[in-house]
Amino acid sequence: MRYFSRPGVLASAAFAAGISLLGCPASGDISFQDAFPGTRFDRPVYFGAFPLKEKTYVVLESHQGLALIISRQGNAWVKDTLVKIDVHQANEMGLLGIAFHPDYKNNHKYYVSYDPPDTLYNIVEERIADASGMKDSGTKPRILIKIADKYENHNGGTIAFGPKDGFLYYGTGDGGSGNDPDGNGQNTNALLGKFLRIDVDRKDAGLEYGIPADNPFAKGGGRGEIFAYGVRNPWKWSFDPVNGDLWAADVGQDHVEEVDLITLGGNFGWSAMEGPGGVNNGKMTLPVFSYDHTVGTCIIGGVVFRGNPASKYYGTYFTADINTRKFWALKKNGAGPATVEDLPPAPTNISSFGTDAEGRIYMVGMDNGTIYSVDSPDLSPAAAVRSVTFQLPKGYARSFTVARGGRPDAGMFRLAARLGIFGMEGNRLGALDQGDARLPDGLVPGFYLARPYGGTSLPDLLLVR
Ligand SMILES: [Ca+2]
Repeated sequence: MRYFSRPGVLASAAFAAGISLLGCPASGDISFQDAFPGTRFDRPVYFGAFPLKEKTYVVLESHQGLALIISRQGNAWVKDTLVKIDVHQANEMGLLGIAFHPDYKNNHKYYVSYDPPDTLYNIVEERIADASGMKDSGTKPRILIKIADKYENHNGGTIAFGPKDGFLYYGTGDGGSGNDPDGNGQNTNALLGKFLRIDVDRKDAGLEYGIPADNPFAKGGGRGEIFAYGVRNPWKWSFDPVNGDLWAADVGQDHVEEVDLITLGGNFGWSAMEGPGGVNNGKMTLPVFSYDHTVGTCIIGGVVFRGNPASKYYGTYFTADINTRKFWALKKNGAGPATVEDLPPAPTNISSFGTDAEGRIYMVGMDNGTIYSVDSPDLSPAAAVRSVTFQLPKGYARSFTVARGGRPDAGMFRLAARLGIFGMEGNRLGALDQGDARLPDGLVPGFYLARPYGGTSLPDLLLVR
């Protein structure tokens, strides 16, 4: 058994095991720091922010079936068990994904993706935490999706809520073995080899969930749950939290690793294609990034950095190879190939990336059980926004308070029909025209200057929250 059926992966574990880079600065401006000194995890495969409390995190230990909440208590990091699930412990199986309902603060609903023991299924189920939100309530879980599987490998497993639509997305593997023997990737009547999208807040007839009306096969031609298809093993993928782009790494077979921008109804080629190679029927979407097996043999999908609008990496996607530890920054160029920057190698063989609530980037060490923050002046989150009370000087321009994504106040346009939006340091962040329905994307909570074009008067003060 090998991770993701890739040759050489077990060798890489030994390769990584002898290396200790905890806290070692890497070349360039990037270093990897042990995020939880003194705390190790057993086969971690997921890291993310816990939605109820600041500076509190969630880690999945795949073969223990444990979802852990990590918080600081006094001088120590403490692990609390949100839930322990009985799981299959085959190499690529276990507890693979977790997603908190967008309204978790109120309804305490969360979702896990896992493979149960002694059988072969890929399951996504809804669970409910107790009143504290820190511990499973013990209420019987509601199974949403249960897919029969023939092989222990290629189970995808990541689940996440779309930041724009609030639907639950699930990336499934092609089922396994090698070269997709059952042709699941291109079969729109199969749930394997797909990105699925469901509405957990309602139920269509005969289903435990709703089918979003604009899913490509909602009205026929295939399974209604399908969002996109033609993937082999999208082990790790994530949403850009600002614009909703879905970046997925699809682990390759014998030749090519790839990153795709997954779009509604898209066909990403597998198994007719592997990366940009193979037979394209003219309707298959090419990857935005790919590399052959002289470079690496198993890609780990990462995250988009949105921690600081002033950073050169704002909106940049980070990804790495588990075996060769090569690490890249990708800048999107529409649907075309991304611009690639080589970065210092990852500190160990990583199973996943993650972010915290401030947008800081983390790497999850699969075999050494260490979680690293990826540190750099260019990857530092913007200063935290705190509530302050102040009064503008008499005669100063007016101030406006707008919710992120909200409609600009018409009064802002009293001096000009077009406003530049600037940070407090004078960095231009975007523009706003009279009649625009909403503020520009990417304005994190904070204070901004709204300066009229062509105007000489003082700017208005804009509070975005
Ligand atoms: Ca499988």
